[in-house]
Amino acid sequence: MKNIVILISGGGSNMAAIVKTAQQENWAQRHGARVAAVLSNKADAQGLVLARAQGIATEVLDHKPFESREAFDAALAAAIDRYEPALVVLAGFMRILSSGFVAHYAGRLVNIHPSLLPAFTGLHTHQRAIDAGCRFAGCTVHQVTAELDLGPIVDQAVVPVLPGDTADTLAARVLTQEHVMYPRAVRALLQTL
Ligand code: NHR
Ligand code: GAR
Repeated sequence: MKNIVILISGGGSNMAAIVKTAQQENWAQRHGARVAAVLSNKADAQGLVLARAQGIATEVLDHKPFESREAFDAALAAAIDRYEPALVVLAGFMRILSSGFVAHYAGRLVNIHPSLLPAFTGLHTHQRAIDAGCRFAGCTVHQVTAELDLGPIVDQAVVPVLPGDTADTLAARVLTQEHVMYPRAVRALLQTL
C-alpha cells in the first residue's frame, strides 16, 4: 500500500477533499494508496476532528517546546516515517521546513500554495494580490524544496479577482479551486511513485 501522510495546521479542508476523493474513487483498490495519517503542529486544528471521524490516525506535534526548527523537524520526520509514506502532503501546514527535512523527503513532498507562483511566495497572498491590482489569482501545487514556495510546479488553477474583493472573498474563491486541484494532483503524483 502507498501511504499518504498529510500535514495540517488548521481547517484541513484540503485534507478533507483528498480523503473524500480517495474514498469516492476507491484509491485503495485502483491505486493501492490510502491516507494513512494526518499530523498537525496545532492541537486545536479543526482538521483533526474531521480526520478522526473518518477513522484516520492523527497525531499532534506542537512545535513550541522544541529549542530549534531542526529539532522539531527531526521529531516530525520520525513521526511521519512510522507510516512509511510514499507521499507527504502539506495542506495548510504553517511551519517552514528545514533543508534536512526537505532532503529526507526529496521527490515525495508537495504543498499547495494560495497564489499563482512564483508570484506571492510566503504569507498573506490574497491581500498582496489585491494590493498589487492583479486581475487574476489562484493556487499552485508544487514540489517542496529548501527554497520556500519555489519548488517545481505540479499544477495551477486560476480565478478572477473581482471588484470589491477582500482577502476573505478572494481566499474563498481560490479555496474552492484548491479542493478540485489538490486531490487530482495527488492522484497523478501517486501514479508516478
Ligand atoms: N518548507 C520549505 N522548506 N519549502 C517550502 O516550499 C515550504 C515549506 C514549509 C511550508 C507552505 C508555505 C505556503 O504554502 C510551506 C512551503 C509557512 C510559512 C511561514 O512563514 C511560509 C510559507 C508556507 C508555510 N511560517 C512561519 C514560520 O516561522 C509561521 C507562521 C505561522 O505559524 O502562522 O515557519 O504558504
Ligand atoms: C489553503 O488556502 C492553503 O492553500 C493555504 O492555507 C489554506 C489552508 O486551508 N496554505 C498556506 O497558506 C500555507 N502557508 P485548509 O486548512 O482548509 O486546507
